[in-house]
Amino acid sequence: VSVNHPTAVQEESSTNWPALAPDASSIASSIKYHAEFSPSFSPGQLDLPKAFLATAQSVRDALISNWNATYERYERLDVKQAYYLSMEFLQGRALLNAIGNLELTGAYAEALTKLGHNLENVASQEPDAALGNGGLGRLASCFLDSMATLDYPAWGYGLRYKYGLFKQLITKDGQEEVAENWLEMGSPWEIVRNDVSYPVKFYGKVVCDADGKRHWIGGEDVTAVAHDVPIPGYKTKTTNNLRLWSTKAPANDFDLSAFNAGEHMQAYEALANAEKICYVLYPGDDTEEGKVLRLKQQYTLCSASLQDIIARFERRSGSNINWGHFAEKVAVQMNDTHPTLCIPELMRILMDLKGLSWNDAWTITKRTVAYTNHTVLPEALEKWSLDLMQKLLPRHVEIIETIDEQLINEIVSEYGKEDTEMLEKKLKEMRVLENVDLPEQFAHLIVKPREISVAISLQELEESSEESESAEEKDESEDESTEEEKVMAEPPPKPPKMVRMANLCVVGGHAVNGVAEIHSEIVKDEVFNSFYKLWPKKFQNKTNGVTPRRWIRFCNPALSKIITEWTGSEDWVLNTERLGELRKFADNKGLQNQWRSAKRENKMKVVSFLKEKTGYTVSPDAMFDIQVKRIHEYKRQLLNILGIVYRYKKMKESSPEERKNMYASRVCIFGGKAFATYVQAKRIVKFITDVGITVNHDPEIGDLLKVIFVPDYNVSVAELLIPASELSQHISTAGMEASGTSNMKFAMNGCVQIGTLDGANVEIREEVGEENFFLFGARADEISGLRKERAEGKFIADPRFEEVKEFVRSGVFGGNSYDELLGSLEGNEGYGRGDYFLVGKDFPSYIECQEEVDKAYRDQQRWTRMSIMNTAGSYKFSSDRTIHEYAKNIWNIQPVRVE
Ligand code: GL9
Repeated sequence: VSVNHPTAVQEESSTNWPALAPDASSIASSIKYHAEFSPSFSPGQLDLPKAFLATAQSVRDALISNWNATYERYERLDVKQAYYLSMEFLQGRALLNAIGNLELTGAYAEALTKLGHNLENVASQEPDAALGNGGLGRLASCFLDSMATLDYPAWGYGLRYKYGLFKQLITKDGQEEVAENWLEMGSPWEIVRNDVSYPVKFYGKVVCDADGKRHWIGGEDVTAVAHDVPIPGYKTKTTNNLRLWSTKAPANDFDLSAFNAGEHMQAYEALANAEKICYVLYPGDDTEEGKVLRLKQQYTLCSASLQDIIARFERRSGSNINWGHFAEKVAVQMNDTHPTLCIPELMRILMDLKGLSWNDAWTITKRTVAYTNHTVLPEALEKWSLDLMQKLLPRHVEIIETIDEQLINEIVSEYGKEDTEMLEKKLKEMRVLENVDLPEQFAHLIVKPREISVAISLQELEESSEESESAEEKDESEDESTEEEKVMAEPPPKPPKMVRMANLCVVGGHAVNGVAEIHSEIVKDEVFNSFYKLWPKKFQNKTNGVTPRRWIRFCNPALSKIITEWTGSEDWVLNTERLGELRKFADNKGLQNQWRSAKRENKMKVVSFLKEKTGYTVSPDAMFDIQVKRIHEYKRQLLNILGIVYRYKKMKESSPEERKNMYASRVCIFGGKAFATYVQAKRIVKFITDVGITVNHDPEIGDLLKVIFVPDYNVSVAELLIPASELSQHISTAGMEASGTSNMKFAMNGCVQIGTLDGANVEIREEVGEENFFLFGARADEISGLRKERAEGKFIADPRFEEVKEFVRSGVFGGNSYDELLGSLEGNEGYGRGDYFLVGKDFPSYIECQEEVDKAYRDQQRWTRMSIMNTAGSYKFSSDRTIHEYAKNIWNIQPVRVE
């Protein structure tokens, strides 16, 4: 008996699903069909979890049919495709986004009502896909939405982590992490493609055949299997693909005889070893095992994706493969340095497997790949141990060494004419390999007489220390040298040999971009200055953006309705410039009233959410002041909370009357995760929650001040908080936040910002107008001078900063004195110590600026105007604009409309 899909729904509707413009009844039938027939569904009641899964399945049908149409079109036209490689995609929930993009929200809401459900409740059943950590991963997801919406032939490639970023619990001890099992109920969106899989190799060795060709053989093999997630565009049939790889052992790796002999664990080992590669995002890497696992993850992403891209290129080329055309069909974007291994992997495949020469392979590779830098933090510029890489990827290390050698050649021809010191400096800074001796043919270029003698004496030292070691073995008591002499005699430990991934990206990519104007300038002037001087044309800026679908249209229906009414149509969702039209109504009483009531409606949702998640009751009349982002010292949550403590202290010192006149009521909301091993960040979380406990229970303060840490901040929580926000904080030490992207989301939702001149804040302030942005703090170009001043002990702290620290130390908050935390703000030395992030320096201007915020908020008309001007000025920050720029200036791809 063949049970096919339409038969099951015939009773209620004769429409085939997915239909072109399905009505609520055919949707309801489709949901019922899936509740009955989709795998793992049982008969019985359509309870909420089941309603979600069945609804999602019915949406997926529509997506798959569009996905197929899109794929066929790209295939037939053989268009150039872009591939966005990223270790992170922070997709969040997909249901409302998908039906919104398909313009089926109303129909689905009606269908679910018919079935006794409510769309919002059904949608809230979906777990967040948290395959990312912060802005970098969410950016990748916004880009996917824009690429599909703008009909660009562009796919995402990533890893399918079994566990997403941890779930954060907030207890009396601060943050606690538990595994986020987002796939527990299976994901209705992914299509497992057992037919699309590739071998990925680790370890082994390189051999050379008779005609000098190099081959990588032996080692450990795993199989990468594709899981496809359809990415629908808004108001278009284009449905692109996010292809996520999971790993398993090759089919014949199960040791049946061991299993039958009762060695169950041994039989299982190969399977577990392969599968663990895609277990978690960012496995701890303090141990050697952890490091190996991370490098395996990166290589799996690069190798499987490139094999897939190359197979597609070959298939589309048919019988006449012309590798010279590869870069005309393929653009690979590396989202930060995590996918850097794309460069040696593409080289390896082209040379070792496709028989191309080094020069041809290098030309193709350079024309194909491009690199986006997302951070200037030194600890985030990835380096891998050469030894470790040598073991895991021996052939890639050979290729990297040759790239390094080529680069040395270029550096020598550029700087060789200048003095040796300059040449030495450039080599030290620019080489892909760090702490690795120069290849022989270059050695003569920099070794100066002084160094030769040092080198010789080091060698002598080494020899003599070897001798003395053996002497020690003979008789320790004979050794008369003092401890000091022993230390002197030991040669300094050799610094570890490393591979600098960012340098490899800059050398191997044809474009390098930063993610906001100020950041791209820092990239050119500081981080990669020497490379910029060598290849100025490679360097670009692509200011980040966020999708206005998820971040206004779907998360803030109340505001969207108003924008549509006042701009005359829903055009703004695609053409965000139209938001600019709101400017002329910024003082209009009618708009202002509607604007405020939309904000209030959104705040009410947050009031109930906070009650449910934290137990705290907050007043919707208070200003909602929000800082949500990863917890990091450079983002300065500590500055925010110390500002709050200062405010609290001043409130306590004033009479109830004074208090009321001086301060606007505030609900200060924090959210964000601290990396599990980042001790100082976790102390900050604990401190914030402790302050909350004291302040929120202080009867003298009441609704004037509440401090709340929202547990487990993620995309869905952001979708709730951002529309309700009135003030948001983007207060990083200037020059340290590459861009920030939540700042853009807040602006879109009519939230006024307090911030430093950092990342995209600079451009946001330009667009919304400086009178609609609360600016404070030192500028990026002042930071190094200020740090120097501190290091020299010349910094004199503002008395208010001393006062607030004193107050905290007195034990008001849970009897704790927070020595480690406050200690990091004192002294004058070291990264992460000696107030490296200049909290003390910016504290006075921050609290003064906060006084301005209070004043402005008291004038609700003025505040509403500011809020409208923020939405109106946010049009530049649509990821549609960003993606058009990438498509035009880096990828060179054209849109393809799927009819
Ligand atoms: C980041 C930057 O810190 C942000 O300022 C920037 O907006 C985003 C996107 O470009 O990239 N770089 C980075 O490594 N992360 C960022 O958020 N980290 C994570 O996402 C974990």
